[in-house]
Amino acid sequence: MCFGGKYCVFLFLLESILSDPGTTNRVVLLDTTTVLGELDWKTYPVNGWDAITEMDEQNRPIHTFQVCHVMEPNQNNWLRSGWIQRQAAQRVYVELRFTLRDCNSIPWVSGTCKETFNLFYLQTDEPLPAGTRFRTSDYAKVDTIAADESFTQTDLGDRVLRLNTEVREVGPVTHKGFYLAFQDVGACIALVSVKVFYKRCPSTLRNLAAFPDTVPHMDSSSLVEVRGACVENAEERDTPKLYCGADGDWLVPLGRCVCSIGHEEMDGYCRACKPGSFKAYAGNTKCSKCPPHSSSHDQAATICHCDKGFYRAIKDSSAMACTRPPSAPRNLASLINDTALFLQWMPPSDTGGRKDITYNILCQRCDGSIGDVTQCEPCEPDLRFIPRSLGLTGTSVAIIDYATHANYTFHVEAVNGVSGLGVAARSLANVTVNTHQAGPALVGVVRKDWATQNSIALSWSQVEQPPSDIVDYEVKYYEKEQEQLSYSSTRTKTPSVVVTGLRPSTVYVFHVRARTAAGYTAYSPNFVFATAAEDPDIADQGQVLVVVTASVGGFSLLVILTLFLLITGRCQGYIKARMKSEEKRRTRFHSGHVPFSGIKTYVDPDTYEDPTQAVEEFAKEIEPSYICIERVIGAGEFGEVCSGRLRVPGRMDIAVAIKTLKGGYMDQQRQDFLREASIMGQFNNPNIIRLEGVVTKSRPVMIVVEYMENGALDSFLRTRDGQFTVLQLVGMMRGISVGMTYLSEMGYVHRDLAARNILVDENLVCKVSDFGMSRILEDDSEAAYTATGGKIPIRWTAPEAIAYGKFSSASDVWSFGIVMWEVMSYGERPYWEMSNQDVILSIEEGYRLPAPMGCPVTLHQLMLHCWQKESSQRPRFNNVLSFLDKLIINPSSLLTLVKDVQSFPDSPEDMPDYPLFISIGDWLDSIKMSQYKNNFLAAGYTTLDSISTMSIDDIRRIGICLIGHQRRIISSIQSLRLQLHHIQQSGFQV
Ligand code: ACK
Repeated sequence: MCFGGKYCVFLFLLESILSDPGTTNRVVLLDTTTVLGELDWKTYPVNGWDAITEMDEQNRPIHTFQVCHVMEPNQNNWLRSGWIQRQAAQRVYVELRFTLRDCNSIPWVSGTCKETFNLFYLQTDEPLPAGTRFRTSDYAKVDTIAADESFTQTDLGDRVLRLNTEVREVGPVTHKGFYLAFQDVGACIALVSVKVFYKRCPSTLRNLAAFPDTVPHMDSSSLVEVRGACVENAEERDTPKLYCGADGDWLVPLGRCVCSIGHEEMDGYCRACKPGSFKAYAGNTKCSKCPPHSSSHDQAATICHCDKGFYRAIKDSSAMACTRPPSAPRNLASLINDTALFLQWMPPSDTGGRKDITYNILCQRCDGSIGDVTQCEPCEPDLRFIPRSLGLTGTSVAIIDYATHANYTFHVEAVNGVSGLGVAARSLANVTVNTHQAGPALVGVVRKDWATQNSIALSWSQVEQPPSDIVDYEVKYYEKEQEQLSYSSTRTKTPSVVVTGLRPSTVYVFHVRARTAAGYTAYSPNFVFATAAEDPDIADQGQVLVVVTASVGGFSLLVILTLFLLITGRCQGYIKARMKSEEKRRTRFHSGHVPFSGIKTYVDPDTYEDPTQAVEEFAKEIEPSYICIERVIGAGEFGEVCSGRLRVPGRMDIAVAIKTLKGGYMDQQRQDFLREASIMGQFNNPNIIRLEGVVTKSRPVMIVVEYMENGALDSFLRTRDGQFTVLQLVGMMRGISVGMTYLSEMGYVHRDLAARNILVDENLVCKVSDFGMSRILEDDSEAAYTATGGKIPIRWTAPEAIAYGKFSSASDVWSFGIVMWEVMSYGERPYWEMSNQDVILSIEEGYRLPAPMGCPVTLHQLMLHCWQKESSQRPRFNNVLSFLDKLIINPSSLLTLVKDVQSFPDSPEDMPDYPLFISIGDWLDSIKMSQYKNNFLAAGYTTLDSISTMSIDDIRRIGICLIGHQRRIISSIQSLRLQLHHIQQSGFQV
């Protein structure tokens, strides 16, 4: 059936709808435009709806259904689809495309013509059997369908038939299938296509997770939660989820997956990293290019492997370049002085690409040899390396406690984080150090000039041209039988010596070394000489003489006796003169064996009849033109102290301090002044101020010593209050104890050990100085006259020395304890402003200085140990030194601090009321802390009584923040308490 010329337009429209691309969130159950064969739809009555099947140019069928009985009344024409399977659908949609003629456009049809049709459906689980009677009452109505558009007028006056699209929801469908039915009641309809579909959320990839096709919930208001599965080579971070909406749209993405190691995201999938790149961690990052010195040859690399010879340390990240061990340290050099051996080197030229270079020192002792092959063995375990031997971050190390006369080979190994990971050789630089001292032997053959039972006179020659001036010679000797278990030594300025105090008939081994400005040279070879045998006849000779003289009568006796006396008397006169000074010296200088350390005995210059002789023996005369005075740095008892330079030709310039003797001096003053030089000249220790020499032959008389950049320790600490670590302070104490150990082993008692008499160099090395006044103490402003007439620095001096003048190394140890206290309190005055008399009484009563603020318990205990009343109970200096060494090696022992202010023996509560003689304001003025008056008053401290119990926390709490000020105030409070205690003890009522 056709509608005249308009039919072509109808077909054109029909064609256009065939190209409907459809949508992905729809599952089509039926589409009449795609059914290739017969549709086999039923019509009731058979002449109602008309089925027309045309072919398009691709020979595909176009199925349409038409009805147009507009002229006849009471139309009831049904068209029924085939059975449509529901599949997963819960809500079904029917899309109808049709044309419907406007009744107005058809003449003579008014009354019978309709412009709607009805849509019905029938659910069944099976297709209805063939021949089943069509019962309209079985069908449920979906809706009445009307046209939106019918005809439209074109510009040419043609009326164009418009295609309508109507969609209706059918259901809910619950059976396995259903039929659709179209009821025409007298309209002119062409049903061009029928599409039946349901909606679903189509399978999708979101955030690297795959979500399956999902049918929305029957209830359009609720969403279906769907959990996604990570795509291949991806892993879940948070559970990936999507929600499927009623319209088939995915909503609310949650969670995600990320690409696994070796894979990166590309187009929503995880692709393997290409060779030459890697990805070490799962995540949404891209694959990275292999870092330098590494590569990956396969796909999906999770790490790039290091090239040959390069490595990755365990802690190195995979993104870091591969590195290699460093090359050997450069320019390794050694330096040796009497007490320490120093190694220094430069960092390797090739660091291997790393910054974590450290150095290890490996030590071998290579003294022996078999044939030409040197025999080496590991070094002694007690060799000490400062700061340590392994894991050094700096490029130098000091070695102490090494054996003298030994050959050491030190290997300095540079290591970094990848050392030892490969087979590469160790990066070592080697140096061999021979501890035979600086320079070759200058002394050649040693001769015995004569020997007695107890002495041997030796002389020797030196090599033609010594490289530098010889300061003196050291003669070392020991009994051959004892094989060097201990030895004695003596010093001489001339190339000869009389070694006395020997045993008769004993073989001694001697060797001699010279001391030059550069240090000791090597020893001469060993020479073996014996003392004379004890001659039993000598004693008898006297008797024989008497017997003989008795027998020859009175005259002969007189002549013989006179002759004897003349000969022996002259001789004895000479010997006596010689022996007097010799013996005096011997009693100290050659007093028996000294320890293997080789430390000699101190010779008191006062034992010389002529003190200038002592100066000549122990101090080198300096040509005054070599001294260049630059500026005055202080004033001493005898004149100014200047700094300057010593320019000895052929030697390096050195900075020196020059003590001058002011003009118009008396002879005694000159002697006293030079006395210090003759004492200092006997010492050779890194922690004793070094004497460079003296000027005595011209004016002004000068003593030249090494220059110490930081001056006296007490003032130095005061200006650097609170600026050092406890370990640095302990290091200073250690230095002082090294110097004092040396002095005590030499038998020298300082008597004026105090921070003001310690000098500090630029490297914080502390050296003991001020030896001049060790006997008379005239120049020490702290020295006070005692009851016995001596002048003594009371606060630093042990009670037995104050009371009976009993000075000893043990009294020096007491002073050392006070120096420790000065160091820990940054130059605080011991016992603060107490009078000397009060100090003496307090000490007598058992009072001891409390620990300074921030002082480790161990150090205060050592101080208290040094302040034992009984001198024999005090530690010796070598004990002090090893104790401090232990603290330094184990710094955790310094962590426990003496908390706050130690309470005074009697608790403040027990103290009686005492009158207040000054106000808080006066007190603060007196300690130059006036600026804190308001802090005290505002916090309610109005009387001295109230502040005497204040702790360091209280001081902080009232707003005193500067550590130096806190310390000054707390020290003063301690002093105040002490005074109060004293008042209380003496029963003194003010
Ligand atoms: O504290 P100072 O700067 O250190 O002030 C005194 C001053 O001279 C008077 O003794 C300083 N002084 C003494 N000997 C030396 C030295 N060897 N090097 C540097 N300064 C020195 C001392």
